[in-house]
Amino acid sequence: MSHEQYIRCCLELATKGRGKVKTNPMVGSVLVSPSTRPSASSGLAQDDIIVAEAFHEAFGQLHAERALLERYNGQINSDDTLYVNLEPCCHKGKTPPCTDIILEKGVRKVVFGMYDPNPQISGKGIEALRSAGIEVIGPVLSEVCERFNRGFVSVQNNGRPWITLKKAQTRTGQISNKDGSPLKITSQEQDEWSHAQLRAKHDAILVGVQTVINDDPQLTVRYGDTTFQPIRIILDPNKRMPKDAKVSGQDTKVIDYPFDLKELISSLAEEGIMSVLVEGGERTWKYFRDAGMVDEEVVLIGR
Ligand code: AOF
Ligand code: ZN
Repeated sequence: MSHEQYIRCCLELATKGRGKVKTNPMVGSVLVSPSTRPSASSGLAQDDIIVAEAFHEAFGQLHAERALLERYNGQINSDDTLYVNLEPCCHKGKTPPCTDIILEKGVRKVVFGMYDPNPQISGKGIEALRSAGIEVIGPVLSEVCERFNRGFVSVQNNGRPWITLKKAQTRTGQISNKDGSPLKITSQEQDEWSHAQLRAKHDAILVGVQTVINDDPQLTVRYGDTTFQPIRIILDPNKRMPKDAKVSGQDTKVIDYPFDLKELISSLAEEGIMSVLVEGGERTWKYFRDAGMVDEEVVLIGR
């Protein structure tokens, strides 16, 4: 497998920390060993194998590469490679520097996916490893890794969560019936895509209360991998939220007081909400656009 493929394995592992790592990035790590088992075809070809794997499981807990190296009991050889989707840290935060344990355990080769945008690290982790004589390769998949951790990158660079606007409209641009009642626009296939690719990949889903009044949505992930459920946020400054709304209950934040949008959104980052999917309706989208707080817009055209 190529470096890129092993970094993709790291991302796969890292996903398991979604929603639990809070203000930290999602990080996974694998240790790869060249094995000289004879291959069926040539009898000689080398076949690399993943001998250990770990991920950053939750805020305050061990970083991915430290978790891997602390738990691994096997011998680390000079031709083994440690892969991690983020530059290893070299600072003492809630946990000791990952660069320290990499050196202590005798790892000789590190491949990383992207630089850490955290100014305490950003390049210094790589520098620490290189100056200790470790071979460091990377960033090998930075665009993919940065997009994967776009919430963390956005909070580090802009001080606020990543914001995606999602809209569904008919071919003629209609988003609801004239009386505001719900209009089923998207196909089953589009719904499955937006649950798996949008809802499951944001820490929170946000709508204005009018959408709750009109559509009574659940705002949950119901297709694809449903293990992670984003937090639901309803903007309701005039306290119009219907009591029996399907969205009411645990894990729903109703903002039922006047707020400043910029302050509100930035404060979400402090709680570990690093990405927000804004699903509607029109006033809410406009609100975000006018505040200049949109990183990406997704329009699903149906019917
Ligand atoms: C890594 N591997 O798995 C993670 C890293 O407070 P701490 O000690 O948890 O440090 C948090 C910072 O460390 C975070 O802002 C980010 O820069 C880096 N996260 N680094 O080498 C990991 N989660
Ligand atoms: Zn670390």
